[in-house]
Amino acid sequence: MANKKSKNIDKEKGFSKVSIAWYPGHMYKTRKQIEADLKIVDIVIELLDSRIPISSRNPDIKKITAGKRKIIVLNKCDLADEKQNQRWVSYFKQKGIEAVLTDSNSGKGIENCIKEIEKIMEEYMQEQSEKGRVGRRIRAMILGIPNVGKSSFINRISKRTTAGVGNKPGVTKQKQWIRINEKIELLDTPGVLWPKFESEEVALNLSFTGSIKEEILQRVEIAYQLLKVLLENYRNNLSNRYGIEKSHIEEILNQDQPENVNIYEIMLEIGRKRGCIISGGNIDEEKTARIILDEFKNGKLGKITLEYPNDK
Ligand SMILES: Nc1nc2c(ncn2[C@@H]2O[C@H](COP(=O)(O)OP(=O)(O)OP(=O)(O)O)[C@@H](O)[C@H]2O)c(=O)[nH]1
Ligand SMILES: [Mg+2]
Repeated sequence: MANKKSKNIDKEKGFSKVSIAWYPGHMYKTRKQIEADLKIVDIVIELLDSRIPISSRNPDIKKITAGKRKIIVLNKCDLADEKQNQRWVSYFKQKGIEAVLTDSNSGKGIENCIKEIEKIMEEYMQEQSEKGRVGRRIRAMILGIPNVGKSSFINRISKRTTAGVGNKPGVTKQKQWIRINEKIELLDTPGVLWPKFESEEVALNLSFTGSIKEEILQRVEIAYQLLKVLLENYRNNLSNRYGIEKSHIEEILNQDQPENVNIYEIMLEIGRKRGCIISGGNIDEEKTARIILDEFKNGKLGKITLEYPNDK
């Protein structure tokens, strides 16, 4: 009897724990689903953001995909520095992982990606056909963190326009394979990996590119942090975009006051240039922050890479 009672109490405790720990529970289920899907595919297509190839990489992915053939797709390459794009491709090749660049908006690089997948799988498929499994297609699946371009990539590679749309979670559906060509088929639902904030730098990079939604309250600070990075490595882009002379930027930065105050003043200068004025003639910092973040995200500030291979 006493035993039964304590069991009930445990159950209650367990229940309240479940609702508190809802998000990790969801992640656990996602991971199990990915592990199950991995068992039935031959190759993993790991999508990364070309602007932040390390920060957009889930650090557990190595463990999750151990023993699987893999290709890294550096997506959104149109938004990143072309020189750095090439360096990143070499970086992954040196590590023994084939990497390709894609722009899933225009479709650039997609054909090359298909070719590389066929090349990676060639020997294995040959073995398969020698074993009598003739005509079997290469089975592939996509893995990537939110917003990296998984749905856009699927649409491009499968030449259709509806992937991921109306993809309601919780609705059990049969596994669907999309035929890419005579040789390849792709699982229609990508594995969504949670991003991981191993450092403040990673968290900021993911905010700049839109994999983490910025809260309105934090927006000004996130824009400030982005501005700081851009002032270091892409000062010309800022100067050109907002029409502020480089000498004037230097003047502001050289003022004898804390660095963050100087950078903040540059943010205000950008706001002034863009007419973000509120009552009393003050600068609307919230609106200014949004302009800077949006213009980075959609490439209006130019082709910008935030992480370089040598950094790591
Ligand atoms: N410039 C550029 N934008 C891209 C590219 N790929 C995707 N996008 C844009 O990035 C945003 C996110 O793309 P999605 O395809 O929805 O990304 P996802 O990984 O499916 O996102 P979730 O389903 O939220 O995990 C959209 O605004 C796309 O138009 C690319 O190669 N270049
Ligand atoms: Mg999607």
